[in-house]
Amino acid sequence: HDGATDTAKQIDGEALRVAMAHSLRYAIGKDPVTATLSDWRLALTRAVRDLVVDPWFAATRRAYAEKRKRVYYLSMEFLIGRLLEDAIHNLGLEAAAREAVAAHGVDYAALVDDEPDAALGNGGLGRLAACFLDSMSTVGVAAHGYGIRYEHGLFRQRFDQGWQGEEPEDWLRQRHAWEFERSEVAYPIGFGGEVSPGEGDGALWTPSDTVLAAAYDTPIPGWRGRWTNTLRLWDAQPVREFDLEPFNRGDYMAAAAPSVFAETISRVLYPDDTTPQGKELRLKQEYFFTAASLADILRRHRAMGLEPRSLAAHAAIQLNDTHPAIAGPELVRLLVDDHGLDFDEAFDVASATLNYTNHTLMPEALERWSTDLMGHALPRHMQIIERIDTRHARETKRPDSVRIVDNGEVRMGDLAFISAHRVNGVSALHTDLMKQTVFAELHALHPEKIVNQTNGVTPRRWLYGCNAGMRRLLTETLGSEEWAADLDRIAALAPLAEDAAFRERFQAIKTDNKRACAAWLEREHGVSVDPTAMFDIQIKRIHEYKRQLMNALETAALYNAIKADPSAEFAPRVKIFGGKAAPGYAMAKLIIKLINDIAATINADPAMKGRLAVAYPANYNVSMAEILIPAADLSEQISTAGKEASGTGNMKFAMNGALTVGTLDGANVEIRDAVGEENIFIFGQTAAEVLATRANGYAPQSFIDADPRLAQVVEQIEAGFFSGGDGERFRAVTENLRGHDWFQVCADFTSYYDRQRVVDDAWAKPEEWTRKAVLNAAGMGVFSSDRTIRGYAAEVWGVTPAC
Ligand code: DL6
Repeated sequence: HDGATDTAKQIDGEALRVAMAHSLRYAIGKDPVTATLSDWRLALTRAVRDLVVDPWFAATRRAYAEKRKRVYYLSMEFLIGRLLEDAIHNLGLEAAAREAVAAHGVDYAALVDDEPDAALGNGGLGRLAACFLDSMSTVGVAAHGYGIRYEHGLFRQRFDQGWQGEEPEDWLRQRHAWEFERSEVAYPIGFGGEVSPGEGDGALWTPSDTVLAAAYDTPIPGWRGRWTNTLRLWDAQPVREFDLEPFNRGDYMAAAAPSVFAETISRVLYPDDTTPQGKELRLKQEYFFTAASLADILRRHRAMGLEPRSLAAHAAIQLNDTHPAIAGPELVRLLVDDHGLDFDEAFDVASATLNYTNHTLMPEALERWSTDLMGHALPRHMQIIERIDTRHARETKRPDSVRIVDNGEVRMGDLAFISAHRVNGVSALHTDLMKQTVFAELHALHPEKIVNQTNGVTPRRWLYGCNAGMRRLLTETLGSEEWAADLDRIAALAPLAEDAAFRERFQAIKTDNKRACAAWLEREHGVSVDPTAMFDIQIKRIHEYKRQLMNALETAALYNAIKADPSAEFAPRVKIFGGKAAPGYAMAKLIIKLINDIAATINADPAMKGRLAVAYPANYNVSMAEILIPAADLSEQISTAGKEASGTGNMKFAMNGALTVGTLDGANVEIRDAVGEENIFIFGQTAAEVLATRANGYAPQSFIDADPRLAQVVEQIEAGFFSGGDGERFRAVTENLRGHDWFQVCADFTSYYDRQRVVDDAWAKPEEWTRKAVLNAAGMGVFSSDRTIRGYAAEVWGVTPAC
């Protein structure tokens, strides 16, 4: 594999120093004397990007020469985080980069830290797409990622006296040094207007509004540059910059109207869609990037001299959730209205090319659009959707049971399912539940469609990149750095779990990471924690089903227990929370405030010194995860069973040697199988038990009555114990806990609290703890996203990876 594209061999520190100096001067236009840290970062980025270009071209040429089938990954979100260090690691350039940066008198860590996080995603779904980009390049799947170049990514979170506040994120304020603007690649995208009949099955759609989708490309190099793919993001631009006539009249607002309309489309990630305007904007965003991507895919197909009919043989399109599900009708529209296929032929091509990944079973998260909105914004698509629906009903002889258009709404999950060749879940449990619940009827009609592809995470970012100590230990132990592209090799750690000297080294790395994390918490967030205590971490979006509330209640109950009996033995803990709530999700925001109130009470109590502390650093993002995960002892994966489709944080933590306390939900089930049930702390009800509890008339109050530890905490919250005597503040939380508790926090609390005490006992035996930690890391080979991508390649896309 050490072929011509092994960039690491082509440049040393001195050459990179010269390249940096050249970029600073000629690409950034700065004199070294006046250059800022950001200028130096941009200079290094340009120099590294230059090294990516040749392997990028080589991969593109090879894909053409070998007539490789291409994969197109359509995703509204790519939560890529910082790119510079990732590229440096993949290309094997770290030593050269450190030397070059130092030679310019700049601090390497500060330079890397200066890069803004590209936060073009909300959470798991977007981060998965980013891991997949890295893995598709590493295993050599010829692929394009397609998404939106949001001007503002996920909002910045701040805490105002413990309440979440949101500020716009502005990652594009500085130029994005990785991208190449492709001003020649732009497609007109229409909305609204009229449809008149055309020839055969075709129609003539005359949109009332049109915007341009303009391409920006970011190369994504895989391990050692052996393959490089492209992330193409679409920017919405006006067809006409501005109107001269109103401008000359002095009506500058009216003159700017065309650009305001267009640019709104790629302005922000996930506009609040609780208003009709927000809904319409979201639908337009979805159509905008899907239509641009399909136009680009068909253009490339045609440019290779191929007929539209043969698309499925040369391209596989993956729909990441239902967000791009309009791809089915859009592809049919292009094939029928522009390329003259008849409807049935077009639908056969579309449904052989498209595949759909489902990421959630929660009904509220499965998109539905009102037929009014769809008919108004995309009138031709509404006609095609109805035709797809009718055809499916006729072919399956189920005229009324499964309908895409139902009760005045278009059900995008069903549309995606019916338009797809393969439909996949993201963990074994989730896939089974898909078959039994949301897609039960469709599964019965199309039993071959649903397949499982358990998620994975890239070991380049989530182990090699974020945990330098572990990287060195693994490389020394396994004999080369190739484990980063072949994570199955990590299984060789398992026998070393019995080796005291190895355990000591493993543990020393964890301790170093915790010290660094504690210093960062103190420096950046003003929280002081004891690095020898257990770091117990829950980082993810704040959602009721993820049950940060249960963790907060357990924290308060532990506090009470220590207060009641100061001599009792509990493991000293630092509970760390991180995560954002959707701006319109009132209950999640209230839970954030409750955690912060509990934290303030505990941290202010001198009796807790060295025993219990709570930290909630604001503005959790990818870069923060890279600090917290290597420092974790305990990973909290405590969702209501049956609700978390997979989880990927669970994999990142275990890879870095944290033990999991978790329910049998999502991929936790497979993690237990991989590490052995004696090396994970499983508690709580199973998915089937959760359903049974609900079916039997769940009464959360009876669980509160049965556990005085829980009762005490709920009463304290009601009495304002954690909120300066304000008993009203969390009324919505406690009323919900006593009367409704849909996610069964009360039903699982006792089991969770007791399991945490088993965790305490395990912590008291450090040798044994480390042994388990080593076995956790050793079991993680299967959770590399390289394995996941090879699975999609074989079972969904029908492509053979090049590496
Ligand atoms: O598949 C990636 C990720 C899973 O690991 C999480 O379990 C799941 O919650 C998440 N889903 C989403 C979007 N939900 N919707 N729609 O982020 O996907």
